[in-house]
Amino acid sequence: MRQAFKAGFLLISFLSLELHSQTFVDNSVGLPRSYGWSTSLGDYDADGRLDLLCFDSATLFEPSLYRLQEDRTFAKVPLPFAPNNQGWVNSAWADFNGDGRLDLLLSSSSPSNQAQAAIWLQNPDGTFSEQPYHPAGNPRAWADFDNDGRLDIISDSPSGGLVIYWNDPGAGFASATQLPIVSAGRSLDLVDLDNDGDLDLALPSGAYRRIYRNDGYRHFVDTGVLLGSGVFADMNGDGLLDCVYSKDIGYGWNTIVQFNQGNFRFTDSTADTGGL
Ligand SMILES: [Ca+2]
Ligand SMILES: [Ca+2]
Ligand SMILES: [Ca+2]
Ligand SMILES: [Ca+2]
Repeated sequence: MRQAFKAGFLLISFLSLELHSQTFVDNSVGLPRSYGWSTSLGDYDADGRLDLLCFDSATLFEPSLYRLQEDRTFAKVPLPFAPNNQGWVNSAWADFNGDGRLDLLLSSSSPSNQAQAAIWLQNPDGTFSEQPYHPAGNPRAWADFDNDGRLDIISDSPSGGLVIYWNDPGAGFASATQLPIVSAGRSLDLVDLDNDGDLDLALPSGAYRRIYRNDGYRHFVDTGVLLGSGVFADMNGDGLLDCVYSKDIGYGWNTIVQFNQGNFRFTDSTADTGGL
């Protein structure tokens, strides 16, 4: 027992030494002041190092691309975006045309205060070209909702609810599906809860998330299922994603597992175990 304790102590001491021996180097020299929430990471030049797209607060939030070099310094890459005149507020990297090169989705909320998105495709030489289509609304996420291999965009619709812009070949994002869904918050989860190969939607609804089934034909159907605001994970290894969340039970918090029984039926762990 004493030996075990001693061995344990030595192990802990060793781990502590290991932890203390790790250091971090502040490499922010050369990077502009910007808001962390609007910074997007992506290895746009495919050299194995993540690069930064941020909005420089010193130049009226000019979109600025910084390439991480082998010596851990950042080099500013010239971009064709004019500072401020579009009011860019957010960005995301994604390969929208499937050519293997990361493209940029930028969203703006001015000058007319109307939110819209702009897509800049990356050319083979690393420059970017703005596409003529500008989906209205504030983009929340991109994903391939109809499994055609092309990334679509889900946005807050200017007319309320949500809208999905479909990435159709040759037509850009001209086709859209308005979803009669009003979400209580901007968070959004995309998960395949029925294992049919397409992404279903989990949107805030009060303290819970309401689940909308993707029918695979560009429609979302309200299942009426409410799941906790937690994480999705296959807890019991049956191949179906379960929901794990914390619930205030009045005198503390319980961890609850909502087991996925398939076909959008869930069994609350509290029914069997009284919580964890
Ligand atoms: Ca890179
Ligand atoms: Ca691309
Ligand atoms: Ca698609
Ligand atoms: Ca599904």
